[in-house]
Amino acid sequence: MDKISPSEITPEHLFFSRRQFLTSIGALVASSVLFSACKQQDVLSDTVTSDGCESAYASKSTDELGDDLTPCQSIINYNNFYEFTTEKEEVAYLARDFKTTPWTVKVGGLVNKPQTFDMDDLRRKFPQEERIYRLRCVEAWSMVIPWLGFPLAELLKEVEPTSKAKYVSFETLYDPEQMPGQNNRMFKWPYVEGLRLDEAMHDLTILATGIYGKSLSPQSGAPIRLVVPWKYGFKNIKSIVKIDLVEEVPVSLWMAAAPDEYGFYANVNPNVPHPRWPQSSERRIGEVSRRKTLLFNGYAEEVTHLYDGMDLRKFF
Ligand SMILES: Nc1nc2c(c(=O)[nH]1)N[C@H]1C(S)=C(S)[C@@H](COP(=O)(O)O)O[C@H]1N2
Ligand SMILES: [Mo]
Repeated sequence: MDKISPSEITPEHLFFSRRQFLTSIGALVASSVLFSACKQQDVLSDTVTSDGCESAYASKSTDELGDDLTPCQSIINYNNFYEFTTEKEEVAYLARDFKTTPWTVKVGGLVNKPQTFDMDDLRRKFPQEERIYRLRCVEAWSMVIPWLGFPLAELLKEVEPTSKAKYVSFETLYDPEQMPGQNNRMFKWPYVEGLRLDEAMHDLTILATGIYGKSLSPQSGAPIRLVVPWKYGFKNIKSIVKIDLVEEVPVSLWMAAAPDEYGFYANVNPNVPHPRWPQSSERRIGEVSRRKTLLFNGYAEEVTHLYDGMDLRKFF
């Protein structure tokens, strides 16, 4: 497979190399303030028509740490969804006609009761609840998002994993006619992600079907996507059509594309820099100054036990 050059994997690379350059001429503070201000303008500019944000609903205005929710318009106009484009501010437009009905999710592999669910089945069977989570992209920006969804564990219990099942693998729809980015030969499509079975069964892990009290828009991974809040954003695979219980560790799209940079675990860890930039701080969308990144994205109390005895530097 073709090797990817750093700048193609993430535009954030440009940010850091530019910042390093400016640091060397002693203008660090000025440059990061300028950069943040200009990014914010990008996020808020009205290049995309609003997508139901007028009637956005959330039960609270902050997460459990007291951090403000990211505005609905920012959440749906600044996206990573490489099936459409690598340009975050163009995803919403390019995905506007993405067809998400009918839609089925086929759940199988090492299970006693393989099943194909359509979205109505899923909505009827599993009550949708609100979960306010921080989302921390590996590129070092973050948001606070009020999701609607249900625990992945509920779905997995329904299909009864066998004792052989050790991991869960997820796949996004493959449809290059609708998703022009899938013609990008730099990546091996479809997008694949995976979790260890105990991570998948953890109560924080959800399948999300909505944001701010409304169904997901295409750019956010409609009609159903994974949300695992203590891991980097790329684990949160969008527009899922297939879930398999498997014995071997799944190879994600990112592991295949750049194995030295993206591991299977991808737990948010401020102490383990990405090979090309630090992970100790992040830019919260809508804020000017950077904030410190929290171990496990602030969910350490809930998830540290999953990794007892593991070297978090080695298992990145
Ligand atoms: N299928 C698919 N899922 C994906 C991605 C993608 O490109 N394709 N990008 C990931 C990355 S890098 C991040 S940060 C989050 C972004 O989710 P958001 O656009 O809803 O904020 O989705 C993740 N899920
Ligand atoms: Mo990301």
